[in-house]
Amino acid sequence: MGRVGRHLLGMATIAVVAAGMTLATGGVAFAELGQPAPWEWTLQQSGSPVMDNIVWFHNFLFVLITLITLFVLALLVIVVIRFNAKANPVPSRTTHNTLIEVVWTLVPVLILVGIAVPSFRLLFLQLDIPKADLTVKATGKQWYWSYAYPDNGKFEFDSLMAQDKQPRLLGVDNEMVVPVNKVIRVQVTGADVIHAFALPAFGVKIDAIPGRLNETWFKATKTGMYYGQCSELCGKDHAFMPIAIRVVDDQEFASWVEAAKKKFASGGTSTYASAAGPTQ
Ligand SMILES: [Cu+2]
Repeated sequence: MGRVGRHLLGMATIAVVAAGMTLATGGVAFAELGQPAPWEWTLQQSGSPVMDNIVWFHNFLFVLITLITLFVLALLVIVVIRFNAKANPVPSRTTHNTLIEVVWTLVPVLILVGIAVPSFRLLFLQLDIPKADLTVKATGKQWYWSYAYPDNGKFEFDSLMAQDKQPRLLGVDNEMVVPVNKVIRVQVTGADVIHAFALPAFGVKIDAIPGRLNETWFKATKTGMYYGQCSELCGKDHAFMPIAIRVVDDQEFASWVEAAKKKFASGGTSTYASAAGPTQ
């Protein structure tokens, strides 16, 4: 193997090592569940079945593209080394090879089908909302979120970024609270301009559009704090309207609901009635 060959082999080794390291998604020791970490370069640790699937699909594609890239690289290297003018002064006049043509048509088709099947399965998992245990309505406003609980007495409250809270730029005064291991249907809309409700650990990202009610869902599998951000440029404070979700056990959720009903009773700012409620 020549100098070029060794160099290319070295690059291929680096690519494989990098692939292996990226596959360690979620295994980053310093990443806390539900929030970004300094110098993070993997997906956030998963906290829901949908995100488990997204992580799996990401790893699957990563292996696939790495193999394809290495294969194409190897072909190029062979061409460069074996078929350059010096090594191969009299070129072959071959124009057709039925077997190779069938193979290079069929194999890519099979690869694409192999990608399409898990891709569509994931898409349906995200879009096909299972029977919900709880509905929460999230309304994006310039520049904060409001959460309404139509199933629990229809209270609604605002959730604003709190300067003094950690993590920086993600902490809020009133977070959305949901029970663990329950299917939460999130209805998302915008009050003024288009926002987007996004929470990486749950694999959720959906536009909040004025005059339209979008739906998504998640099932948090572990208790704790989870953070996301508005993900549609929506004005000057776009970067300062985080989404904070506290996942608690059933008992804690029940007592939170009782307290929230009282705390937010006078709030009555619900100009955006829940979808289930009567319309005027
Ligand atoms: Cu926004």
